[in-house]
Amino acid sequence: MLRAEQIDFYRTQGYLVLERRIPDSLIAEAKDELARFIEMARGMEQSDSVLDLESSHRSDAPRVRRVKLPHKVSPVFDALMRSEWILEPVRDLIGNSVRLHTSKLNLKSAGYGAAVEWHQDWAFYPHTNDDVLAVGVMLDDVGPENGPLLIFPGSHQGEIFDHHAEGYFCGAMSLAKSGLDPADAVALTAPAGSISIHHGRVVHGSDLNRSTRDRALLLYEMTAVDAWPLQGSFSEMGTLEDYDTRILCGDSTIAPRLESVPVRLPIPKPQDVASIYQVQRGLSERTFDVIEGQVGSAAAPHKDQAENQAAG
Ligand SMILES: O=C(O)CCC(=O)C(=O)O
Repeated sequence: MLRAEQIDFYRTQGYLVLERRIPDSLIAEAKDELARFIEMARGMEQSDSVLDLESSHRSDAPRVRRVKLPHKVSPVFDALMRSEWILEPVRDLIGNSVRLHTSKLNLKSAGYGAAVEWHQDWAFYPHTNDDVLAVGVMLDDVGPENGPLLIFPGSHQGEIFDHHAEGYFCGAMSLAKSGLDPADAVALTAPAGSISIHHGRVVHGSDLNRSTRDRALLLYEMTAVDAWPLQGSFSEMGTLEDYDTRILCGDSTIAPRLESVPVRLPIPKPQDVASIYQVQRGLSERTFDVIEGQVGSAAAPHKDQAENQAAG
């Protein structure tokens, strides 16, 4: 369904935005579902296996940062993931056999939604080839002011940057050390119902949402079925049978396609994976600010081990 020039744009720039791809009725359904999850946080004291709470959350004033593995906890998010609205363009980019890596719904709510420090998804889960991407479904209108995804075009063709701090993997990189110029970052802005697709190696992040408009982004991270996770990455396989339950379309294989791709393994893992936020706060050169009283940014903590195991 993608035009040749869109495929070419993705190959050279490392991202694509398809405006108003998802029908309004499905976005409305997804937003109703999201409201239900936010209400579930009322009365909660701490994050659990489904909801990741903002550090400024109070049980009487719920603040959710992320719904973890939305496709597992909601038939609505599962059905959307398996729909042609999502899979059709993905197949055009990485082939007919597609496997889910993981999913999450990042809320970035008005006024306080946490930033995500610069990183490459590939730093968390390198594979034998880089047909690895993330589809973002914009549940709200995304403008420059409410924390859009920021992407460095073309950075998927470069190196894998150091995502370590104090000897441990911390899931975030120093932009200053990378040599990338912040002025070159592109904001992926579009109306609700649009989707973005970004390559697993592209450098990206997003700022705090200080605006008055929410910015919920539903992310489905996918790989070609013959892209095989490297040992040491944040990828749980279990048995082949378990692993293949994540195939969204196409055929199983036990013949990984090997390509010459740059790899820097996310090891050693932080000692206490459950408190990866703690480790990320230790990153000395943060790009994005924190709001007073709010604990630092959330450099892709969704990719923590516990959650990924659940995805398996
Ligand atoms: O929610 C966002 O703004 C960014 C999410 C992201 O980069 C990620 O989860 O890898």
